[in-house]
Amino acid sequence: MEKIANYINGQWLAPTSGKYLDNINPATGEVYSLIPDSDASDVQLAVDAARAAFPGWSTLLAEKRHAVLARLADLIDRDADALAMAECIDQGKPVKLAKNMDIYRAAANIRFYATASMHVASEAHATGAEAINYTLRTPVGVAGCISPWNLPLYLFTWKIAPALAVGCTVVAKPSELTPMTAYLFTRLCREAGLPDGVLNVVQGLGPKVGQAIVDHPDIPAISFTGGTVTGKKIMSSAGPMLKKLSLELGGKNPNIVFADADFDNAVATSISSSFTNQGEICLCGSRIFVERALFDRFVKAFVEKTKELVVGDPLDEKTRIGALVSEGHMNKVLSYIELARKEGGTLLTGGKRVTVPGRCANGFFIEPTVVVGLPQECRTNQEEIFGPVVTIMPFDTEDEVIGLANATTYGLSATVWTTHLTRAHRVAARLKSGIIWINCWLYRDLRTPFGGMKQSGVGREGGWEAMRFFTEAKNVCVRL
Ligand code: TXE
Repeated sequence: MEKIANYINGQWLAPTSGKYLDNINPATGEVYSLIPDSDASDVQLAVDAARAAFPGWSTLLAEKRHAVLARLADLIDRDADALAMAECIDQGKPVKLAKNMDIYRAAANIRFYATASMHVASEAHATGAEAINYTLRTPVGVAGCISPWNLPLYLFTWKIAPALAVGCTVVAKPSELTPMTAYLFTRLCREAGLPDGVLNVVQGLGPKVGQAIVDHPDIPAISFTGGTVTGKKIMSSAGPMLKKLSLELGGKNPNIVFADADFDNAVATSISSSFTNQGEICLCGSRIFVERALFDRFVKAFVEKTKELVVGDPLDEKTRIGALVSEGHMNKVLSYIELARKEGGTLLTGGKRVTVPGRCANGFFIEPTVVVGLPQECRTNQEEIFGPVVTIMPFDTEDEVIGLANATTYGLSATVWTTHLTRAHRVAARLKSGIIWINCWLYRDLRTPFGGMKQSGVGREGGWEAMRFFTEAKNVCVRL
């Protein structure tokens, strides 16, 4: 059975404990590889390597950092099929989605920040004729990057790329549920010529490895994507150490459909925003609000299209809904479906575990599920389910729907469907979410700020925001 290794100082190492964890293929329920059960001593080795590599990497000319990162992006493209297959087996998502979304974006992330490293600039402020200020932005040092299991290589690269581009060295931890593509990526790092110690990947459990990264005194900045509960834990540990923190957490995103929306587009895209990646995307629109005049027609069309979605073997090109990431997560989602019933919801389709015949008979599959008849304040409409489950609710006025949309503790993203130009902008201005999509969903320009308000996180990723996060500003004032 394949043993995944840590990548520290350019070497593939076994965990110092010698212990391993099972890595399960969620589509079959079978153990198919082993994950290092690393601990604080492995993190220490990684920090030592990252510290040693920092002076060289941080002072390298930007064009040289660019060259290595650009090669890395090309290598991801070269190996896209193999990486997509690995992501599919590790995570449970359809292989086609893995290629078109995850691996495509992983290369795009690295390429985007490779080029950004050549263009990033700092500011100068002339104070009349009396003084001139210039701001230096220097890399913070060793950055800690902790990523989740829903978009494994996509979010791993989204964190490490800006850190590497500005000259930080990195200690990174992928999720213990999806370690494989970050491991394969380390081979590409070597091939691309990334110097030893610049990127170190320590695999293992969150409370052991992740916490050791958060607690380490020589890691001054932590970039984390994951659940809100874990985010709060990280903040409570890193806060007293006064570390820089970027937290991208959960969401309970509203998807608002006005009666004047482009109907076909709204229905088709809402199917994607509800069920892509089994609903395991923090940006999924899990609460759909439809203006009453359109409600029945929308619900009918939406349920019909939901029933057409093929749940099945992620290797099958026809599959639209693959396996959920783990048995534990599947049971969590099923318990929310049960809760929706108890809270008085009506299931219009879905609601059950699916047994896929053949090699996937023991996999963790759930039918895409549509619930109506629930009030906004119930738990089903307040808590992040992170699975193929949506609720649909009617509304009568613009004011009412804005109130409903904002009435959760989360504030990550929102979608608005309308052809009324001024209403689109008016509603966007009043929604308390970090990202608003009008007549689209998950349409991304990597230069834009990405992140959430309220319990959806702290700080923003993307573009210069992420590069600033991984640097310290130092102002120099010269009296003329
Ligand atoms: O994620 P965790 P979980 C949401 C989603 C899901 C819930 C719980 O609702 O059901 O979170 O998922 C590492 N110190 N999202 O518990 O634990 C962990 O090893 C440092 C939303 O599986 O947050 C992994 O690498 N790190 C989300 C990473 O944190 C720790 C994506 C994320 O896992 C740690 C995933 C600790 N003490 C889940 N404990 C999104 N925003 O996209 C765990 N980790």
